[in-house]
Amino acid sequence: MSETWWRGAAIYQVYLRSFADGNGDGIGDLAGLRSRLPYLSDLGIGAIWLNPWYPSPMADGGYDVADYRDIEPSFGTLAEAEQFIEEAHALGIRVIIDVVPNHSSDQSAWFQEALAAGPGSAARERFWFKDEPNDWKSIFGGPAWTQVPDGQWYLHLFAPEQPDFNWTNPEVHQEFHDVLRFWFDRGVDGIRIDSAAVLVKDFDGGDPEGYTDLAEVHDVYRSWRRLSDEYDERLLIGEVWFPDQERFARYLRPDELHTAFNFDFLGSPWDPAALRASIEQTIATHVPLGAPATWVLSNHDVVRPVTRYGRANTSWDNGNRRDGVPSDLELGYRRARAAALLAMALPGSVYVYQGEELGLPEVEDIPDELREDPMWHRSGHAVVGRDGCRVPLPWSGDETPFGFGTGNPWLPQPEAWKKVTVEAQQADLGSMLNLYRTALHLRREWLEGGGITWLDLGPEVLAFTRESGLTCVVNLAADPVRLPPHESVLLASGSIEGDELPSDTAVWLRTT
Ligand code: TEU
Ligand code: CA
Repeated sequence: MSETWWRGAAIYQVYLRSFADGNGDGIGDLAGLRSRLPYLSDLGIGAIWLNPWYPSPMADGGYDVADYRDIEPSFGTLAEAEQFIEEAHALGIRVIIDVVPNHSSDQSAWFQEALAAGPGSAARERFWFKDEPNDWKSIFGGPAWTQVPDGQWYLHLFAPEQPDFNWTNPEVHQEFHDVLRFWFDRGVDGIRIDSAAVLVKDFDGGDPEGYTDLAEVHDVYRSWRRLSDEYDERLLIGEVWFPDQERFARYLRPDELHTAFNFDFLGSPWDPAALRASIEQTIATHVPLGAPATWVLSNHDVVRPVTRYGRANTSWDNGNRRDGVPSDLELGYRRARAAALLAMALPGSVYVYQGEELGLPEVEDIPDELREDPMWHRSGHAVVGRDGCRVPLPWSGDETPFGFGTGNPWLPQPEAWKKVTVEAQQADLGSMLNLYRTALHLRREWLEGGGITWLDLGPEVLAFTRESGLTCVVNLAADPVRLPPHESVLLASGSIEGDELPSDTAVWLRTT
């Protein structure tokens, strides 16, 4: 297949509720996003991925979808979504949307119909209704089953408001084919597939995780690939959280998904051996498949990198978020800058989660009564959850809502954010925003296509050259390291003294 747009793309993740608010109700929306398209274009990204934008009761930030063919009213209208797609395309920006095939909302027409139709009905066969639950637990805490008034139980791997679909039912397959066509026909360039590995369930095997990566899930993606291939250059990207690379790779076979998120890299500690192993492993997995690797440092589910990299343990584990563990934010910030240059220098596509380019830390002091994440509620408040990386963006000015809109933002912004608004950072050449912008532009010129060749600058330094002649050096040692011979410095994440690269600093060198 030809070189396609996503192979080297920089993809910016928009969490719509928190990006920009166009009508003053404190909730980000399409009007806000459209007004900020020039910002994204200037940043130098190639595509936008939006978290679910469908009508939703917001029991899980929109991952409880009530209608897959419309837009959440607080975000805007379907007509506005179509306008947004057109405007993004006019700027050369592709649009990726989120499709949630594992579960819907308990307020969806199908689920309401299933409740009304009662046990044994065809409507219940679209979900998993049983007379007896098994012992599966919800990923958000508590049991994975909820009982309805007639006595039956339904399965929800996530919140009770998110009933799981029955993927043995052909009607479910048909429904999602129609949904994909609905959006592809409206010009959407790609689909991010939520919780992609857990669609198919095996209740009889006695496995407490009898829903992870069952063989039949691949049939779903083969059929989705056939469908997307009927269109021109449409991307399928899977959310596949898997430590096992061999099983991960199966999702990227030539007749399945084009790409999947590389959470192995995201989870790696700030450690040279671990990062190098993850990079080598990732490339080794992808090259034989001809699939582009993806490089991800953050998203709407994980603690922000500035906070993560400032902690004593810098690795990421979904099952142990380490919320509230102290962090040296200055150190974390320096490392996050270096990590960004590392991720952006690697071959494949790179994802930037909104606010990452501003170097925002995790907001750890959200008042409990304002927390919305079902992880917080379902865990009996044992797990703080993901609200801290979803706080509305600071755009300008000295006080909240910092240009996010005119109303009170749905989650409070820290006062300290007056220093990190887009406006403040635009004026500061050394800011994180200017680092990202410069890197994203250089990346287009220097870093699309080709592999990497490692250079040996010692065990605590990551150094590699790309075919274009760009060399990336990241110093993870405590002491400065001497730079290899080079023609010029294209970009550095921190200040360089002579030829010495300081600790926790990355540089892009021109070496040919
Ligand atoms: O996440 C899937 C998933 O497995 C997460 O539950 C992850 O384990 C969790 O966020 C812990 O960090 C996707 C979405 O990205 C997430 O926002 C949704 O809540 C979830 O699916 C349910 O749709
Ligand atoms: Ca709004």
